[in-house]
Order: sequence, then C-alpha cells, then structure tokens
Amino acid sequence: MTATQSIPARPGPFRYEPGTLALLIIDMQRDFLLPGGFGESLGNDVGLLRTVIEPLRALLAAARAAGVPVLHTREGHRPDLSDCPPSKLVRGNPSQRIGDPGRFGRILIRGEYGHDIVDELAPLPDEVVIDKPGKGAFYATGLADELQRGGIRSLLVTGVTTEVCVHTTVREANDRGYECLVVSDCVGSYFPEFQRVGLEMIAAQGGIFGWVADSAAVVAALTTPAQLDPSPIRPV
Ligand code: C5J
Repeated sequence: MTATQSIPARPGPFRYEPGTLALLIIDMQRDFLLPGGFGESLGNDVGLLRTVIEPLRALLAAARAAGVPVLHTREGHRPDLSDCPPSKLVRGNPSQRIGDPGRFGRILIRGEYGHDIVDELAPLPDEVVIDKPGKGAFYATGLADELQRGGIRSLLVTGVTTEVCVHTTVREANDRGYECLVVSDCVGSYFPEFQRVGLEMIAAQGGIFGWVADSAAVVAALTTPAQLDPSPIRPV
C-alpha cells in the first residue's frame, strides 16, 4: 500500500505520493514584479502580478515546513547574450530589449539586481535555482536531472506569468510524464483574461495539461497526514 495525499482540484482530486512532490516557483523576479521595473516599463500593471506574492509566500512556508523540496527558476541570459536567440532579442520594444540598461540593471541578465527573485520569496541556500534562457523551465536547463535525482513525479506549479512561462513549463512537464497542479492564486498574469483562460486551459478536457486548485486547498493538504491507499497512483 502507498501513502497518498489528495487535494480537491479541478477537474478532479489531485493525488500524489508525498515523497514525490515538489514546489516549482517560476520567474518571481524583480524585473517582472517590481514597480518601475522592466515589466512596468512595457506598460503592464505589475500590481496584477504582485497579488501572487502573499499567497505564494504562505505556500512556500507550508512546503518548507512539510519538507517538500522547492525549486525556483529565473528567466534570463548570460551578459554576452550568447544564449539568447536573435529572434528573442529583436522581438521586444526597441528601447527595452533584453540586455538593455533598465532601472534595476541590464534587463533579464544574470547577476543583475532585477534578474533575481523578489525578497519575499528569496530561495534558501539549499534550494535549487534554475536559470533558464527560454520560457519553459525544461529547455536548456538541468531541471529534468534535478527532478529525477530527487525522485520527483508531481509538481505544484506557481509563479509568473500564467500564460507564458507557467503554461510552457506545465506543457513541457506534462509531456515528460510529470503531474502538475497549478495553484490558481499563486500564478499571475498582466492580463486578467489570460489568467482566467490560462487556468481553464490546464484543467479542460479532463485535465489535458494538469489540475488547478487554490493555495488554501494545497496548504491544507500539506499540513494533513497522508492516508494509506491500496490503489497505486500509477503503474509501477
Ligand atoms: C515572460 C515569463 N512573460 N516568465 N516571461 O516573458 O512568463
């Protein structure tokens, strides 16, 4: 028999074995979230992303207390931009491109203040931080190896933005056999409509990419003892 945990979610309960669960926090970086930063300079309302910080801080505390491994990602590039495809470089607003000077240092460049994670969600020294050049967290990174090393098969997915880096990562993870629960109030978009539809797309068609639940449901599960369940979650 396997010890399993279940979280009420859409389109149905999200079941996992506690030792195989990790919390993935995507791109909660100052460049995207701070007033006056890159995201705001593009005309976005960063307040919509900042609503994620408090529920995610509570979820992060619950995950750490429950011994759930935490992995953080940061979107960005080497200072010489050698890992930035020309197509990505030229696509932005001409005065606000990756590598240009911004209010918090060169935009989306590793080592710059703006590239790092907001203070409220700062990684602990033993937590994995994945630097990714793409939107998806698996592309050109060591994430798959990290998950395999930790025996992780289920992911609580959080961060920004819902329709871009969160979605791309969930799709990549789903194709690699991971089961993803997207935490609805711990993901954010600059566009309310994209937030709503982005979450609907995850759980549509019987959970085509995964499951969706709010942080209250996830925190409750993390603080509740697992049950012994005779039916395996997946074939072994
Ligand atoms: C974007 C991200 N939106 N982290 N990055 O360019 O979603």
